[in-house]
Amino acid sequence: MRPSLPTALLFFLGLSYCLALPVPYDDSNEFTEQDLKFRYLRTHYALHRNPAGLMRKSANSVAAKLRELQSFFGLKVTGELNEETYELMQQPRCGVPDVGEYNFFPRKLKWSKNNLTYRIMNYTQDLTRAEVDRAFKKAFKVWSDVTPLNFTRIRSGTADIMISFGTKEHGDFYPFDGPSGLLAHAFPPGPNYGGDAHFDDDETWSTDSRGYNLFLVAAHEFGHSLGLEHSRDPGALMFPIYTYIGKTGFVLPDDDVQGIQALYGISSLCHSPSKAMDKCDANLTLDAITELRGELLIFKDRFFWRLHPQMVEPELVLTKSFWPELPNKFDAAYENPIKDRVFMFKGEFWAMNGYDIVADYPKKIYELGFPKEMKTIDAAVHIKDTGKTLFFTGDKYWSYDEENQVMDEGYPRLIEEEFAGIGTRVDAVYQRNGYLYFFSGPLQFEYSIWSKRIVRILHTNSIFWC
Ligand SMILES: *[C@@H]1O[C@H](CO)[C@@H](O)[C@H](O)[C@H]1NC(C)=O
Ligand SMILES: *[C@@H]1O[C@H](CO)[C@@H](O)[C@H](O)[C@H]1NC(C)=O
Ligand SMILES: *[C@@H]1O[C@H](CO)[C@@H](O)[C@H](O)[C@H]1NC(C)=O
Ligand SMILES: *[C@@H]1O[C@H](CO)[C@@H](O)[C@H](O)[C@H]1NC(C)=O
Ligand SMILES: [Ca+2]
Ligand SMILES: [Ca+2]
Ligand SMILES: [Zn+2]
Ligand SMILES: [Zn+2]
Repeated sequence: MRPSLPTALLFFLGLSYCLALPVPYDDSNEFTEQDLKFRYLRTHYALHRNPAGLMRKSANSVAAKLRELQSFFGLKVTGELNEETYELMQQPRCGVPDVGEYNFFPRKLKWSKNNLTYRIMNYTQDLTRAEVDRAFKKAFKVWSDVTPLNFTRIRSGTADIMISFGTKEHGDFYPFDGPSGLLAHAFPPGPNYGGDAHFDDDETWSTDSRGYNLFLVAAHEFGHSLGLEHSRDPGALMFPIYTYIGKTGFVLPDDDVQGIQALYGISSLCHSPSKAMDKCDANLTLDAITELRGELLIFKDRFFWRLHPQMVEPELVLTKSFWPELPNKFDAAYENPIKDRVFMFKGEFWAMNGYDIVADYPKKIYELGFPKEMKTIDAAVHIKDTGKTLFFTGDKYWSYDEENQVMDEGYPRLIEEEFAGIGTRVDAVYQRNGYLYFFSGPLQFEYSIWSKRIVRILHTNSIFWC
């Protein structure tokens, strides 16, 4: 145990960052729905017990917390423990609350130095020491790559970020709960416990998709160690629920990049935006493309290019400067010229009338008929002649009937079945003059809708006549 524990406790109780009272945990895994509800709301939504220790709280305050939870996760807000909410509560997640109560301290907690140290106090049996060391190192690199932060490992003494594995009660009054449920937690920047990250050793930790991937959970927890809170964006690393993302090179989602850079600024090694936005880069890849009343909007990171048919030189625009209230990066976009609407996707989706955001948006992706667990769409395109919109996600695609507003039967299908040769993943796609233009990494495939085959393969940057 480290010295000055009482100070540490006072610090955190004063901050009310976590629970005001420790929660007694039951060893049995057979919680009733009600138990789970109270436990979840106490741990993550600051539902307090009354002084008598009884749950004599008015039904109203529980309902209010349920509404808060449902709103955080974008569920239907009912204030009742419906099936959807119950299912969500059973998902494995981070132990840090989704809502903090910052009554005493300003909201922005951050380290006042950029050189930070970490120390790995002990290990899990699930992995070799080298694997654990690598997972943590890589998890820190996620954050140091996009900020001026620098992490140095020390092997003795007190580090800013002390890392340990523990089970159940492990010394900080925020006990773990056996297998699954809570996976880990970390404290926001500060002295003593501040910055420390604890991992539940009742989980099976892995370097792949089995059990829980230590690198992914650590990258999330270190986000807290650096001062980030939970994000509502289901695609964000700081989303509270564990989601395994495939092995193909982790890229820190933009929501998290924005969050951490708001605290610490941009890495001195990062390219300047204009350099990063070299439209003629031979390796140029794109996020999304759509037409908008004859113009082409080409999305890439925090920018988009407007390409007017009569203009050779595209105009580069900062997305936020156009739409301060929208995300600054999009996964997919398409135009429905019959309805004269452009739809833009990022976790949720928005409808645009020209450059104006239509009221009642954003909406949830599942409202289109996708399964609930689907969080992102890679690319979308509307085909005027058939009235269908095709949505691409991973190696599959879906067909949506715009007129009847339903997803067509028999989908998803594999991309390679219908569009052989364009690869197994689509970054962006748009339609023009009877052709679909698929973008996949640095390549562009010109696909004839009529003859159902690839006509030409081009570099992605050729869209800018490079
Ligand atoms: C961080 O540490 C490195 C090496 O110890 C040192 O060169 C650098 O000046 C330090 N930076 C700050 C801001 O203290
Ligand atoms: C980061 O810290 C390491 C070790 O102290 C040092 O060698 C390196 O120069 C530092 N880098 C920066 C950018 O401060
Ligand atoms: C690791 O260290 C923590 C804190 O010192 C302790 O609670 C825990 O029991 C240790 N775990 C193992 C596996 O040694
Ligand atoms: C493009 O990618 C290739 C292969 O990955 C690499 O060798 C080349 O340096 C990259 N070019 C640019 C301009 O980034
Ligand atoms: Ca657990
Ligand atoms: Ca995309
Ligand atoms: Zn978390
Ligand atoms: Zn802990």
